[in-house]
Amino acid sequence: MSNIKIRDIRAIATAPKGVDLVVVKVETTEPGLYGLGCATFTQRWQAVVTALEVNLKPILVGRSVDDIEDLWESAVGSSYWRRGPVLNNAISGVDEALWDIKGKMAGMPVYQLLGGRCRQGAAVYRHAHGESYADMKEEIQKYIDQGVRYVRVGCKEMDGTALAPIVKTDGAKEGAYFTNAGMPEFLSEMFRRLREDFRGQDIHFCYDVHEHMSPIEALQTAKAVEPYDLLFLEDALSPENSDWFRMIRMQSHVPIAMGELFTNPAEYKGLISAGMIDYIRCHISMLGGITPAKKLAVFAEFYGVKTAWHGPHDISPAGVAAQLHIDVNVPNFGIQEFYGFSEIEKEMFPGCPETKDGYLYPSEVPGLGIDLDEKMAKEYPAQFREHAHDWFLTRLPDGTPVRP
Ligand code: GCO
Ligand code: MG
Repeated sequence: MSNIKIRDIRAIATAPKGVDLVVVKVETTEPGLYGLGCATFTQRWQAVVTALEVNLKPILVGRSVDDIEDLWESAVGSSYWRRGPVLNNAISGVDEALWDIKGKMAGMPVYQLLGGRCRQGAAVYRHAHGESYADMKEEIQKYIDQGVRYVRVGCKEMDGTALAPIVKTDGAKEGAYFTNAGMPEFLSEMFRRLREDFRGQDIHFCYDVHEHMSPIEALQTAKAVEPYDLLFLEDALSPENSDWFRMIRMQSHVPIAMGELFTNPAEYKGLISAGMIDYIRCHISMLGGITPAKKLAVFAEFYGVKTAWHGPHDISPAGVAAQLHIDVNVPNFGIQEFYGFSEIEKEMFPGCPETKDGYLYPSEVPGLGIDLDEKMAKEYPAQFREHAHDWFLTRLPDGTPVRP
């Protein structure tokens, strides 16, 4: 056991591309030895910073860096009430930083500490969205030209909002109005066209429902897109309606991905053990970091379920690096969502994982292989942003609020 201890824990809240990220830096009693981890909950980043600096720091500083599992359990148990996104993100930042430190101490990339590689790189899927089908198609081709073989698709022209203008009530409240009317038909037609337009090419599509459908709408949609060999249909139901996946499974063979909004691996138990889903979609910092994510991946492996960690714009490069070390390690890797890095991010986070021919590669340097230019991070401070009106305050035409 080393006698290296946690000397300081700091949250760095930065927005290099206008999306608020939280990175945690754990500094140790060994000069120059520190680790980085992702704690990004972009909609409530201030709460994560408070939980980390006010609540976690006092109980973790002074502890040995060695015992990641024990530190993780201590941190989770310390609030009694547990497993929410704010505290999980705070813990994740420390957890991933401790894995980074352990890799540096061992002189190995973190994937080696997890048991080595099952693959050299992780196949990624990118996002192709647009107002029109033509815009979306153009974006898909751009990714194909980069060697990407998996793309999440969607376009305003072919979804519920394309119907006749939404008729609201008098005195309608503010919100992002939408309708699912005709969605099964729209999506079926969109995938039929995509299959025609990209016939003979090695390209596979997925679609994200964002939990917007009622159970019966989700079942109708799963049956409507079944003929088009999707990579997966994502978050077809809200977590509260997960029981309905049984019905979808019994009536459709479309691959199901679920769990972006899950914050407790226990939410997966019934879905995975009953064979109702094919991919786990969680955001690993929302679970609490590498430690719980690796355990969940192992549980999923026993049931033939694959990983598809959440990885859009609201994850830091440290988070991308952390999940990538699990991606190359686990036998049941499915696919890795990847949003790409801006030039500013690449400069601010030396060691950003690189892509080639549709694969994302972890760094070979000890630890997670990512660093942070704190001075530059200060030049792009995180801000208060009111997200509700992005699209989270969604409403049906009559004003009924729908959780995204
Ligand atoms: C995904 C997510 C994103 C969300 C974002 C919300 O599958 O990548 O659903 O599309 O919009 O993560 O913060
Ligand atoms: Mg999603």
